[in-house]
Amino acid sequence: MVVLITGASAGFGAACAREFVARGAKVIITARREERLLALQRELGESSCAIIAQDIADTATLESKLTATLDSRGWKLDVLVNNAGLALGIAPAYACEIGDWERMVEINILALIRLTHFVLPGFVAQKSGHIINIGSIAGSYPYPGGNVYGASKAFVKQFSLNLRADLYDKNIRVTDIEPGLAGGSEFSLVRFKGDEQRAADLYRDTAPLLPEDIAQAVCFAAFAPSHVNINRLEIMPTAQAPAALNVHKISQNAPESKGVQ
Ligand code: 8X3
Repeated sequence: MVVLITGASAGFGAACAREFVARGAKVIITARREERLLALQRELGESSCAIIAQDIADTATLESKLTATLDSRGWKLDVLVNNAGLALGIAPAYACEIGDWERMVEINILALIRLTHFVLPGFVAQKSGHIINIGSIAGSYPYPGGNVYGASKAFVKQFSLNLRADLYDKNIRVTDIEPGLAGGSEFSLVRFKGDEQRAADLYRDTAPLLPEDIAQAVCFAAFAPSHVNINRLEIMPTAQAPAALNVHKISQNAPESKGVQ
């Protein structure tokens, strides 16, 4: 099994690379930071791990480097893990930077569909393949400040389901893995624009999901028997739940202002 993993320099992507290699697969890991990729390659072994240091926003260059890597290694791609993605900001919609919204659309949606579009003809020709998208609970449950991030992950969820509608007779699997609160990655540091204290506060006194938990879920889908397609896996830490519906009352002293049960 040969697996391309995007956003693999840290967090979920790096954990997925470790888990796939531990299960005997070969991985092509891609991200912008070459030194991180090289360190992971040293850890996993050069025969099992190829690297592509490339900004995923330049999908065309990534695609040509992918073709060159597959050719030089004599590999054919079996699995694409669309892990690269980000949240930028947690401000209410009326106070967000439009550039942040555009960047989330560019990476979470555009880069994901371009790479998927690039690999699909090969998967169809070889009559096998698996696209595993990293979505989010934010694609199902709205929360304050989730605005475009959550909407981009709702896109990923529906895109995954719609892909299945076109691929069910092509022996190509599609899975959306939808994590909730997850630590051990740079996700919140990026979302809070480098505010380490705010990122640490989010995970203090609780037990979030860890990258290894997500890697296990990704591999559960990837290593399922070939007749099994895991459509969606929604995963939260035990300490998290979809929020109760809240109703804001004009008088903050009204007991109902705490929410409705
Ligand atoms: C990450 C999970 O809850 O921060 O996608 O949206 S959450």
